[in-house]
Amino acid sequence: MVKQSKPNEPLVTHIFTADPSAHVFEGKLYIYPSHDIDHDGPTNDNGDQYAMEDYHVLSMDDVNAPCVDHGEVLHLKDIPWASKQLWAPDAAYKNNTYYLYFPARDKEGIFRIGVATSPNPDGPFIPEENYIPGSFSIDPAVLVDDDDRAYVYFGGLWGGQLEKWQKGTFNPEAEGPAPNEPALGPRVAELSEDMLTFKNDPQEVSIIDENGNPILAGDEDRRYFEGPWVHKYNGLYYLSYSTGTTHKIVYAVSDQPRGPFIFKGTILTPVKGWTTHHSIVQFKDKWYLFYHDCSLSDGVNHLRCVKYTELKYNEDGTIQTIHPYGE
Ligand code: FUB
Repeated sequence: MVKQSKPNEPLVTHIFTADPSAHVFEGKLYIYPSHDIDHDGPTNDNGDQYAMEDYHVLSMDDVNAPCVDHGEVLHLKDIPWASKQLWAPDAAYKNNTYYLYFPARDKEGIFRIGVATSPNPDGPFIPEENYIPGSFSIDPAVLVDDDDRAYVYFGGLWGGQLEKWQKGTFNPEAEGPAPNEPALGPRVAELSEDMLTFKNDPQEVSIIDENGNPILAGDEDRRYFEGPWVHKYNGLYYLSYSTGTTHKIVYAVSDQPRGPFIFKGTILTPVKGWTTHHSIVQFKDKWYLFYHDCSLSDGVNHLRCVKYTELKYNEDGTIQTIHPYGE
């Protein structure tokens, strides 16, 4: 039986999916999720339980239409530089080509960001031989701006190794800043015309409060943890992200793609499960939040399912907080 899609329900139930990056391509909604798998390996703060090995692409003709699984579009064994853990991907369209950006550990166990290409939004995607030079950490999210310049935002703490890169090279012993020091921000790099390399070294994105002070590392309700997403609304750039340990999706706003971003508030209160990860997309005349939780596995942290719900703005451009299970 064909199953219609509904808000706040798993989009697919035959596989576990997470980290949904949603885009409108060719008039349809395409979702690029992680593909969670079960295994007997360890569970820890390093994220070893997230042992994903491939990507599937999902699509919907409309928000209530059945969600189609286009099957496996890229597998770990076909990525020459990667060793394990295909985490949260994103996709972009430019140059008549679809680009899939994805993090994975390289052969030394260091997270890097790779790119794979396809003439079609539903793949299959052919990976580049090597990861993007100068890339590190996880959770790439790409904004192709109205002037056609493209930016990739990325970075995640703990298993995502962002704190290991504070001095520009990988230091496996490095820890995050003290609670009273500025939190680490995500990184942003402009992509080259061919979308395959960074134009410049990645820069840290600054997230500040309404008085211009940096959000501190100890401010776990507001500080950046992982899962950046940048969308534009009324000419402003909205950076949204997970706060990790406090399990919220929050956001900050800027008039520049590289920030600084001023913290505004909470988009999504905690979902069932440790991680929370989202994307925001306009489809037809409405806006949608794509997110995941662990309801399909009844709470197993590494067996998640992607969902969507409508997202609404207030007149002043702020976003109304979403309570996924009601207030
Ligand atoms: O899916 C693996 C990791 O969990 C992602 O990269 C993070 O954003 C978190 O959702």
